[in-house]
Amino acid sequence: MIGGGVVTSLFNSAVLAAISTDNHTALAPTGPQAQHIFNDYKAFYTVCIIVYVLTVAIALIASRRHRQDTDGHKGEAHPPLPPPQLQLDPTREAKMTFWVNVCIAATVLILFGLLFVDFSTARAIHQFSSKPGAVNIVVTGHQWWWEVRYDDEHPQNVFTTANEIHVPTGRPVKIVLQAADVIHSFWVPNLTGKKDMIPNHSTELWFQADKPGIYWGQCAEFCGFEHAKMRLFVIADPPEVFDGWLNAARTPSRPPLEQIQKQGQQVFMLKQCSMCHTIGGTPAGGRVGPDLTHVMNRYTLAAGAIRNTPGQLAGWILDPQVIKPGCRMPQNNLSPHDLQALLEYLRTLQ
Ligand code: HEC
Ligand SMILES: [Cu+2]
Repeated sequence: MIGGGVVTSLFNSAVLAAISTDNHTALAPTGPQAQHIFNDYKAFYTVCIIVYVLTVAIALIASRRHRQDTDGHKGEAHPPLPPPQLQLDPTREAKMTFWVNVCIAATVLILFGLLFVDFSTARAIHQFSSKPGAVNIVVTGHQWWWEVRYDDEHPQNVFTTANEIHVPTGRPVKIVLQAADVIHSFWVPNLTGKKDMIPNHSTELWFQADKPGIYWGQCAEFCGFEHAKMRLFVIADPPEVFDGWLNAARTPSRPPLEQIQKQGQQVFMLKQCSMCHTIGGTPAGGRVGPDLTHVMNRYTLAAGAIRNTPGQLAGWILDPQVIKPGCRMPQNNLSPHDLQALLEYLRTLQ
C-alpha cells in the first residue's frame, strides 16, 4: 500500500472541516487587513442601503401623491389627460429647484464621504508594510500553479514549495508577487484584498493571520485554460508548529533506502520528470513544475485540483491532462513496475 495516509487523514479532518464549516469569503475576516477591508465594505453597504431605501420611499410617496391628485374623478369614465403644463407656477418651480440642488449636494457629500473612508482604509492597510519581523515569501504565478519561495538572509535556508503557504499566526507576512508568464492575481479573501501578479513587475502584499486555520485562495485574474483550477491555501499555525514545519521544509530530501524506492528514483531521473521538477538533495533541478522535495507534506496536488492520495497521485502522473486538461505536464507512458517504483520513491518525499 502506498503511503500518504497521514496526509490523507490530515486532509480529511482539516481541509474538509474547513470547507464545510468555515466561510472562505471576505465577509469572514481573520486578520487586521481583512478587517479593515470588511469595515470599508460595511460602511459602503450601509450608506448604499440608506440611499436606496430613501430613493424608493420618495418615489413611492410621489407616485401616491400624484394618484391622490387625480383620484377626484372616481366613478366617472376615465377623464382625458390634462394638457401638458408648459408654464410651471414660479413658486413651485423655485421649490423644486431648491430640492434638486439639495439632492445634488447630498450626493456629492456622500460620494466624498465614501472616498474618504476608502482612502483611510488603504492608508490603514499600507501601515502594516512597515512592521518588523515579517515572514518573507516570494510567490510566483505560473499557468496554473503557485511557486512559493521562503526567503532568508542565510541562503542555505531559502527553499521553494508550491500551492500551500504555511505562515505563523500573529506575525506579519510579506508576500512579493511575481508572474512567470501571464497576469495572475493573488487572493485569499479571509486575509486581505486581491493583488495582481504582473510579469516583469513585482508587487507586494502584506497580511497577518490572527487565528490558526486553512484559508482558501484562488487566482482572481483570468489567466488561461485552467484558471479555475489554480487554487492556493494559506495554512496558519501557531508559531511553534510553524517553526517545526519550516525546519522540515528546509532540509533536502533523504536518500531512498529500499531497493524499489531506489529504482523509483532512477525512473524519476531517467524519465523527463527531472527536467521539469526539482527534488532537493538530488540532481533533479527542473523549474518548469512545482518543487517536489517535500511533496508528500502537501494536502493537495496540482493547485488544489486533486487531493494528495496515492491513487490520485498515480492518476496524475499517468495522465495529468485528464485531471487538468491543457496543463503544462505531459502524459507519461510508464510500465506498471516503473509506476509502482516511482510512487514508492515519491512516498519518501516527506
Ligand atoms: C514538461 C514538464 C513536466 C514533466 C516532464 C513532468 N512534469 Fe510534473 N508537473 C509539471 C507542471 C507544470 C506541474 C504543475 C501542473 C499544474 O498544477 O497546473 C506538474 C505537477 C506535478 C505534480 C504535482 C505537484 C504539486 O505539488 O502540485 C507532481 C507530483 C508531478 N508533477 C510529478 C511528475 C512526475 C513523477 C513526472 C515524471 C514521470 C513529471 N511530473 C513530469 C511539469 C512537468
Ligand atoms: Cu488565473
